[in-house]
Amino acid sequence: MHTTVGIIGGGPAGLLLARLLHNAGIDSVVLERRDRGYVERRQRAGILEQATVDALRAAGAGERMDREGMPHDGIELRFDRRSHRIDFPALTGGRSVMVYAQTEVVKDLIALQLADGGPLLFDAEVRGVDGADTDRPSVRYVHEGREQTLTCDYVVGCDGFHGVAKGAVPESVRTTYERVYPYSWLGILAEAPPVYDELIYAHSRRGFALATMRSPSVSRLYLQVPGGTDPADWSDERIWDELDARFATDADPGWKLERGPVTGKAVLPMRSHVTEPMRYGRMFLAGDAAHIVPPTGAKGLNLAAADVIVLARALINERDAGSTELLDAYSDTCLRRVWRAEHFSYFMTTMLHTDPAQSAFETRLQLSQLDRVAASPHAAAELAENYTGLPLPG
Ligand code: FAS
Ligand code: PHB
Repeated sequence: MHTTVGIIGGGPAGLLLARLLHNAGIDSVVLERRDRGYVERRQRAGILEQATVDALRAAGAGERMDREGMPHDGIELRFDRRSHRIDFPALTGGRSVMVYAQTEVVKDLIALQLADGGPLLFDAEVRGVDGADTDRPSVRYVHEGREQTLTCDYVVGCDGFHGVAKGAVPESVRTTYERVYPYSWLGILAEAPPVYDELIYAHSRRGFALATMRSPSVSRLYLQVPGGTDPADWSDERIWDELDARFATDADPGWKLERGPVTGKAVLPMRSHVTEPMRYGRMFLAGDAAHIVPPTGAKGLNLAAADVIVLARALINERDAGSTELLDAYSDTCLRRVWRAEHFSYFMTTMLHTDPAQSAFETRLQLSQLDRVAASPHAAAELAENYTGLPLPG
């Protein structure tokens, strides 16, 4: 089989790229290792930046998002038993975010691709990329029990942190940057109506906590836990009690979460990671295949979307103008935004999490930083601009 763009991975990056290319009349094939149900059920991100919302609408994938998504104009910070709201539109000249889960984005894009897009093969595991630095790269994959080859004009690795595409970039030209944090997140999904209108990020000496949501009846909540925590060690009651303790605030002394059946429980490690460059020959890396951020800044999914928006523009430009200028600039263009998001995610993570080994001095620095964000519209604007997402390049 041959295609113009071979896409490895049917997560948000691969699916959005396939949609953007389809709408521009460029054919692609998406090879996804897992089955459809697994990909659609995988609980991950929940916040869409304005640029991601705009791209989904422009790609014809925004109809259910606009019907069921929840626009949010701010977040609440809780620290030192205080509470402070970050007002996004007031601080950014009108920007906000959309609460619409990654699972739903993926379902919408899969439905479109199966309805009128190019081939989207599930249970198709890519084993390797060959000839990335030649004019005819190819992808080896196993599907329906047979090893097959897809020849391409271009290959895009959208296969996430544990994918194979980045391995096709020779060690001699690949640089990896990494920071692993000394804690993880225990995330739960609960059939319990959120008693809060906006997300709450809480710093407490007991550890970080985040209250977010999936709908008016489903809460999504996270607790900082030690790395390697077994979710089975946390009973539902222990989770609810710990969350209430960490969200306690003198601004509303009786404040408590509404409890309900916990329907999902998982531990997520925290790491920052960047692989440079995001291109080798005719192979490009996009999304988690190239970079990972701790989810405290709600950047992961949005970075993946930004990468493929930039790449689609470059591939369309090459087809229409015969110029490789934007393709040649892809890696540098994306990395500038990636490193900005890496820093912001690091900033939010280290400001809000209590490293078990940190000193009292470091705790006071965190509280001083949080106090600065609450007291200064300039400091708050810096957080709001990064959280709602900086404008896309070009
Ligand atoms: P993905 O990892 O989503 O998709 C890669 C796809 O490639 C997968 O479907 C995989 O099955 C497939 N694949 C891998 N190897 C393959 C192979 N050899 N052949 C074929 N297919 C292959 N971000 C947030 O902003 N907020 C969060 O709360 C949050 N929570 C997260 C929780 C977890 C457990 C994880 C792992 C990530 C979380 N993230 C979060 C980040 C997440 O949203 C990613 O940024 C987002 O999924 C990136 O999308 P993709 O780049 O498409 O990668
Ligand atoms: C989520 O809704 O899952 C979510 C929201 C904001 C974050 C991380 C996760 O920073």
